[in-house]
Amino acid sequence: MQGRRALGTSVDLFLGLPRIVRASPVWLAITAMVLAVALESDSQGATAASLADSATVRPSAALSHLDTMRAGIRDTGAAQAGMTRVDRYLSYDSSAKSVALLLIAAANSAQGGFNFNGGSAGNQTITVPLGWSIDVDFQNHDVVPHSAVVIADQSPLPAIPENPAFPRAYTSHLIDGLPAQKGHDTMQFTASKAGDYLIACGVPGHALSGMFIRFVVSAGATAPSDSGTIATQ
Ligand SMILES: [Cu+2]
Repeated sequence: MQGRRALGTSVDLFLGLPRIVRASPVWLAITAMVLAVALESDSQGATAASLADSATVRPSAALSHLDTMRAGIRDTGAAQAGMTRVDRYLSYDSSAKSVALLLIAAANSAQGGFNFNGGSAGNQTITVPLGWSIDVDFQNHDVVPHSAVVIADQSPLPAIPENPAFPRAYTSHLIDGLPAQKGHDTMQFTASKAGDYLIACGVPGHALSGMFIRFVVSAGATAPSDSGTIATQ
């Protein structure tokens, strides 16, 4: 930007000079130097601008897709083109084979807030078709830290559920929990193996005390679904 301005200024100056001066070798040399400096600083500006641009670019197309789907979740009206809304937490895109799940710790006061979207102790089941990509937007609305991880269905539950069933199927701060009332993270994974799983809180003791819902990856399902105890607001 500065370079472009300097370039314009030097051109204006040049045009404002008497023709005889413009033609002199000394002036031509000075003009060449000014232009070189201007272009150099312009290209640096362009590089800085492109770096700034790349810093704001999301790491993958899937994430921008997630944003689109989130926008649809926030929308209380009709689902966006190509998107189907199951409920306020779950939406999907059949053609993209992707699911957007808004996962809220303490969506309501059920079980003292130790719930996901109102479900606890396995009383809610989210089912997704095998092979679909799952984008989870986790938000902690509780007054204590929570996290989330997808683990194999198991009994008894581990005190610390820390072995995700799929790569990247867990939030950050899995053990210490994302901060109360403002904690937020996303997780993206592919539901690559059919079976019964749990979405559990990773904070020690929380899953054991009932902070888990069910997550089923189904080879037979053609669309995601959500059933059982779900918070309505
Ligand atoms: Cu928790």
